[in-house]
Amino acid sequence: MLMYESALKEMETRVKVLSDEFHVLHKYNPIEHIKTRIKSPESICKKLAKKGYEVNSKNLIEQLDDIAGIRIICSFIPDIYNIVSMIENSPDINVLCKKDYIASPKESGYSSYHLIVSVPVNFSSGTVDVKVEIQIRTMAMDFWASLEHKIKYKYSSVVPEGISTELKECSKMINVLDRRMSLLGSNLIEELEQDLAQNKDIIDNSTIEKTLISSSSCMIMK
Ligand code: 0O2
Repeated sequence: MLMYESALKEMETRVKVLSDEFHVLHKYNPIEHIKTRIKSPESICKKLAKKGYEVNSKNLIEQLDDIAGIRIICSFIPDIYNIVSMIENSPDINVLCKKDYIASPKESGYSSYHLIVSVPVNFSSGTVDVKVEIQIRTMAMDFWASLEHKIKYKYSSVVPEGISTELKECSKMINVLDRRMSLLGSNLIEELEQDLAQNKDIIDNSTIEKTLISSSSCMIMK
């Protein structure tokens, strides 16, 4: 699993750098926290069997996209789309698939943004492109998904009608809450950016970092 563990480290570092850059440019951090996980051998076997494939390393590499998984928890909905575009604009990250379960939640009520990407990992023998699943969601969406996951696990996926109806209701409430909180967040960020613009003559660390970021992007563009 070295290949997947290395890909996760690579991806986590890249996401943290993007988040730090966002912080320097906008004086605000879009990411609350990041979780990573490698799928357990038991879950790998279960998933391959469910998809009708024999359990072997060829099928594991070719048929499963989520052996390495990273979950990015954001404060507000617009942060999710900002992170998606930052990942899409990263020159050596290849986006293989996108699923927007925020615009179109799943039947269960599940909301999240999913990306399957491939990230280059350098080994002494050469570079390998490794698939990583990225799930990006708000704290409220994550709260819902983790409770629903526990409930599904308890009932071995056959959740009683009343509970799944209640979960769907909760997901609608979370959606309303997320949108209201995102609006409050957008207003706050606008005010922070105005404050920043008014103080633009003050040379501080952030001004120096901004200059470095924009001059290094000029160097890359050349
Ligand atoms: P685990 O144990 O969390 O990894 P795929 O089966 O991945 O090839 P699928 O199901 O179309 O194809 O992929 P999708 O919709 O992108 O979902 C992949 C992962 O999203 C799931 O992985 C879950 O982690 C999460 N997910 C999707 N739907 C739900 C849902 O209704 N509730 C919750 N709580 N999580 C969901 P795994 O492998 O199913 O599980």
